[in-house]
Amino acid sequence: MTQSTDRAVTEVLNNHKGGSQIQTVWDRYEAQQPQCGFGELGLCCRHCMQGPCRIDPFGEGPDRGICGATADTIVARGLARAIAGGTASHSGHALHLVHTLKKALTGQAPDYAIKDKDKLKAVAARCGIEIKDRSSKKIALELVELALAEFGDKGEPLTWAASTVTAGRIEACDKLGIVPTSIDGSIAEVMHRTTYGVDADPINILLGGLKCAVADYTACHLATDLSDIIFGTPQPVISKANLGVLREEAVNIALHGHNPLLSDIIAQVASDPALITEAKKAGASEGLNVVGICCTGNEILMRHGIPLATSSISQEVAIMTGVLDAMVVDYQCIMPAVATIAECFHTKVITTMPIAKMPGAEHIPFDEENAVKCATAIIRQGIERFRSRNPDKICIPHESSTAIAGFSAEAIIGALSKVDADDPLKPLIDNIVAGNIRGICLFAGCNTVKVPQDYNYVEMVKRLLAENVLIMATGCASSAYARHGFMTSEATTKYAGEGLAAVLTAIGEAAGLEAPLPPVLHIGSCVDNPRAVDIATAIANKLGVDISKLPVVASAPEATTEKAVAIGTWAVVGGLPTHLGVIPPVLGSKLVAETLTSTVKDLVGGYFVIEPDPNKAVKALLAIIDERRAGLGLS
Ligand code: BF8
Ligand code: SF4
Repeated sequence: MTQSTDRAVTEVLNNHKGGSQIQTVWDRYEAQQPQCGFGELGLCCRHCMQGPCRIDPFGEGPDRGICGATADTIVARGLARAIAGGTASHSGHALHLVHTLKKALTGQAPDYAIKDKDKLKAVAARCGIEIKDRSSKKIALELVELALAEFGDKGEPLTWAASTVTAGRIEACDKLGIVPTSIDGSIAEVMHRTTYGVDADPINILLGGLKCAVADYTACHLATDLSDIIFGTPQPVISKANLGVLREEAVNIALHGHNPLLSDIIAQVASDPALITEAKKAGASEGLNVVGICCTGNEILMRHGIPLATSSISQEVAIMTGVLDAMVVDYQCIMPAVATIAECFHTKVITTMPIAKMPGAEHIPFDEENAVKCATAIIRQGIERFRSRNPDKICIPHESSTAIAGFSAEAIIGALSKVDADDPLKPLIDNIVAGNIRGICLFAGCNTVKVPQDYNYVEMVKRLLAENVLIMATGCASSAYARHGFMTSEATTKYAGEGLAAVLTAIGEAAGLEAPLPPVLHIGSCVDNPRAVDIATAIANKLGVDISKLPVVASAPEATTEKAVAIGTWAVVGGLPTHLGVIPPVLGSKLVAETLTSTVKDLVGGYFVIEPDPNKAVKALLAIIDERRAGLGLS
C-alpha cells in the first residue's frame, strides 16, 4: 500500500542508507495484519481478570461477557476510557504549565516569565479576576490558584469552560448533567464507572464520556492560555516545513513532543552565539539547526518561526535522513521505535520527562528550575553527536514548503481589524452572510498508518477550498497543510473559490501583506483547538445564535490517538458536526454508533460523521454547512 503522499517522506523511505533491517511504522502495520476484528469493533473487554471477554458480532457466539456486560456496555466503556486517556494527557500538559508559572512567579524557575502581559490581563479578566492597577505578578498568582483549582475538587463549574463558550452550550451541558467540576475528577470518575461492576448503562457511560470531554476542553484551553502568557501569543510568521529543512552542514536537533516548556527554552538557547561557535568548531559550518516534529514543532513554529520537519507518523523518517544529530522528546505521540531506528544511525534520542522514558534513549531530566542549563546540556549532546555522523548514510530530501503560521484568535482578529478597526468581526460575518465564505472547517488530529499519510487531508481540503470553505488547522493536520504548501498566499490563488479568494486577498492586503492570507490558517498545536472555539463563540455571540447553528464543522480525517477522541468528542458537545475519516472501535454496538452519529444531535447539536472516503466526507460536510446556512436564513 502507499505509505505516504508526502514526497519527502517517500524519498527517504525509498533511498535511506540505514540498511534492510530498518522497520518503520508501516512495516510493523503490515506485520500486524490481520488485526483483531473484536478489537476493531470495540467488542473485547479486559476490565477484569476473569476476561478477556469477547462478544460475537454475528450473534452466533456469546452475547455477554462473563459478568453479563453486553456489547453496548463494553463498547461504551471502551470509548469513555479513550476519552479519559486523552483528557489525562491534556491535563498533565496543562498542569505542568500551571506549576511552572507558579515557580516562575515565586522565583524558583527564573528562566520563565510573563511574556504577554496583555494576554494575562485578558485571561484573568475573563476568569473574573480583578485587574485595576494590580501588578502582573499579583494577577498571575491569583490566576495560578484559580487554574490549580480546576484540577482539584472545585465543586462548581470549571471557569475555563464556563467563561469561553456560549450561554447555549452551558445550558445544553447543564440539561444533560455533563458539567464537570474538576478536570482530574472527571478522568477518575470515568475510570471508576468503567471498572468491574459499576456503570452498565451504555447511555449513562457515554454521558460520563461527554462530561470528561468537556474537562478535556477545559485543560486544552487552560494550556493554550498559559503558553501564550509565558511564551507569547502567536502572530503570523513565515517559515518552512518538511524534511528538506534538515541541513547537511549544521547540527540538526529535532524537538518532538508537546509542551513548549522544554522546546521554547531550547529554541531560545539555540541562538546563543557561544553554542553556535561550539557547533562550528565541531565541524558544522552552518552552526545549529533546530527543527520541530509534532505539536511541539507547531508551538515553536508559531512563536519562533522554527521550521517544521515532519509530523507524528513519519517521526522515524526524520532519523532515517542520517543527519539528525539529536531527537529531544518530552511526552505524547513519541513512538518507542525511534530509539530502535536511531541504533542504525548516529542520532541520539534524549528523553527529558520523568514519566516518559524509553529503552535505548538517554535520559536527561529537564528541570524547570534550571531550564536554560538543562537546555544547554541537551544542545551540547547534539553537537557532540554531530562528530560521529556518517556521511555515507546521509539522505536529505530537497522537499520543503513555505508555511505561514501563527494565526492565534488574537492574530486573526488583528488582521480583521485592519479591514474594520471598530468592528473586526464584521468583515468575517458579512462575508459568511454573503456566501463568499460558505462555511468554516477546522481540521484537527493526526496521521494514521491506516491512510496513506496526508491523503485524506489534501483530497478534502482541495475540494472544500474550491467550495469557498475557510480552513483552520491544528496538530498534525496543520503539519500536513504546511508540508503540502497550503499555508501560502499562492495556495489561495491556486485552490480557493472566487468568493473566498477575494476575501483572503482583501484581508491580506489590508493587513499589509501585499498578498492574500493563506486559505488554511495554522492556529496551533492540538491543545490549541480551543482557539477555533474562541472564534466560533465570538461569531455566535455577535450573531446572537448558538455555535450549534453556525456553518462551522470539524474533521479529523486521519485520527489516531486517544487525545483526538477526546477533542472530537468535545467538538461534538461544542455543537460541531465532526467528521472522522478512521472508523473508531464502536461499530460493535449499534446503540453506541447511532447515539454518536445521530441521537446526540438532538441533545447538543453536534454529532459524529464517520466516513473513510474523503470525497463522500466532503459532500457530507458541505451538505451540513448548507443545512446550517439555510437554518440561519442564508442562501
Ligand atoms: O497532539 S495530532 S498524532 S502530535 S495527537 Fe499526536 Fe495526533 Fe499529531 Fe500532537 Ni495531536
Ligand atoms: Fe469480562 Fe465483565 Fe471482566 Fe469485562 S468486566 S473482562 S466483560 S467479566
